[in-house]
Amino acid sequence: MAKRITIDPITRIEGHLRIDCEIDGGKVKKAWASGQMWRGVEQILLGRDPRDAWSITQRICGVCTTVHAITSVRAIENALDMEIPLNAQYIRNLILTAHAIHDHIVHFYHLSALDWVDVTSALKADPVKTAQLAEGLSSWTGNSRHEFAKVKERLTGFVGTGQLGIFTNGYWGHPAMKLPPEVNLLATTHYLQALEVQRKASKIVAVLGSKSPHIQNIAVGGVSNPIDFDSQSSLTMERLLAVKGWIDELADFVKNVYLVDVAAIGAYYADWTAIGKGVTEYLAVPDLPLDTKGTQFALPGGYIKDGDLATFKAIKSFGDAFFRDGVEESVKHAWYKGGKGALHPFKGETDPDYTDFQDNGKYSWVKSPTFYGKPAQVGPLARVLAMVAAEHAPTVKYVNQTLDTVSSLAKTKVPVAALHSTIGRHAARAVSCAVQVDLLAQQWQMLIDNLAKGDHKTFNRPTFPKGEVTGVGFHEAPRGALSHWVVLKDGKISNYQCVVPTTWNAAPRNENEAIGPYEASLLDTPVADPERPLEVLRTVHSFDPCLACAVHVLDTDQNEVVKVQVL
Ligand code: NFE
Ligand code: MG
Repeated sequence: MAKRITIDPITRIEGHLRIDCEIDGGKVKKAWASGQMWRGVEQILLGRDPRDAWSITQRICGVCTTVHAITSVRAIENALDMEIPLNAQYIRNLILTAHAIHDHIVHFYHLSALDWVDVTSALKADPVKTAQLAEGLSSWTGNSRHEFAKVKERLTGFVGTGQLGIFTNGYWGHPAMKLPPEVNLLATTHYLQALEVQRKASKIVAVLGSKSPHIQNIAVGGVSNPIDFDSQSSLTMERLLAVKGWIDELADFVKNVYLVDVAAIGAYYADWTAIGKGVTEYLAVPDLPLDTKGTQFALPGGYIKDGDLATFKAIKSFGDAFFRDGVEESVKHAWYKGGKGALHPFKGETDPDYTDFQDNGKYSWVKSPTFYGKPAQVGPLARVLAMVAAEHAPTVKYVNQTLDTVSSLAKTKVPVAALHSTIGRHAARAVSCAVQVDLLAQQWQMLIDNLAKGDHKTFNRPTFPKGEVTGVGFHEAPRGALSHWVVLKDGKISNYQCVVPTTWNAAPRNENEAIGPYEASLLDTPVADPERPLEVLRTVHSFDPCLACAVHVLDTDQNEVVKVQVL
């Protein structure tokens, strides 16, 4: 008989997500993803000055704050058909890329690695053997037997006192945990080292953006960083050189630790390359504009149908009609008033209508976006597949390098197709991070070279026309394609819709009853013990959910909207 499980809340994510699964014969046969929280952003923007929207929209989330700020100004600049000074593009690109690297490191080590790594098994590891294993994989100087012995001693201390601290609530000893003790010790050591490394990426965001989280240097038309090398309040060479130092440290960790660990874990869990495939329509937007108009990008993006890279169609600019005309959102199964069918975001409505959880009716606060009528998976996997399809040489290099390492450790040839999976999403995130860390260095050099030419311009003043104009801004955020859609009337916001990465991936069933990426990827996932559904968490975590972003409307009366049931 089928057994129903409810996991509510899913932990080690941002926001409140409930997942329900029907399990039969040890596998998931039906799944529901439900956004269980409300936020208040699209509505409170109405009637406001568009120059304030970036500051308000970045409060959508405490994790991907920079992304909403910059996507917002891009939408308004697109509506005004503005050009942005090169320095502003580079400074924004540096912030976005440093933020993405931060996000990916934290996601892999601190939010998802413990689904695969058994910390308590690390106590059985031999630090000398761990060092031998590590040295065979990479030249990272943090991989010494002394370091491994120290970490093992710390863990033994935790366990001896019965207090695992941050490691308390893991599925330790679960039958789906497969790593040998030495690999568990290696990964646990890197978990702790990553806590230190992620700070460097945050420092870059803070120095360039004045603050992290929630940067303060953004304006419609550019950035507000003063560039005047005689002034200490300026972006001085001293600060820029500090940024370069942190970029180099990040590059060392991402290439010699993160990428290697993902390959090692992928090799030991090679069976997970056949689990978690789900929706194989992939959408990624281009990013890191290199010109003042936003028509050339360092990272290509586009759309792939049915997992077939040959179908790739590029998105070429912020104004590209292929992207602009393709997006709609349905609320048929979401807690909003509907009845008008799926709506284009310029016509989007966000009018709450809570019903309780109905298996076949409304069951989530997340809307269902579609691209030309179909659900699409977004995120690092979509990004990497799009870049491979676009023959982006650095991406192809890191994909091949990662697959080669996995293949040699697993002693079997692992093809690119293995990426369409739960473990593939982790591999793609690491590949993306390696590409981004190289781009971070490039963007830094481009900024320095441009400043050296004497161009110190950072801002073009916007002018707002009478009448109605529309704009779309997008950004390839850590969790995938993010877009803000704005309608301006006489210089004020008359509609504002955010279509966010987690909205795409956590979408409930849509207008045509098609299931979204989380739901689709859970189908046929094996579950050894329904009381401890670790395998479900593995697949859900591989997307890196952020429900704060996915649902961003507000109950102004503060009514109770949901009861949380913790199982
Ligand atoms: Ni709140 Fe986000 C990212 C955005 S998520 S974390 O990346 O936008 O859907
Ligand atoms: Mg929205």
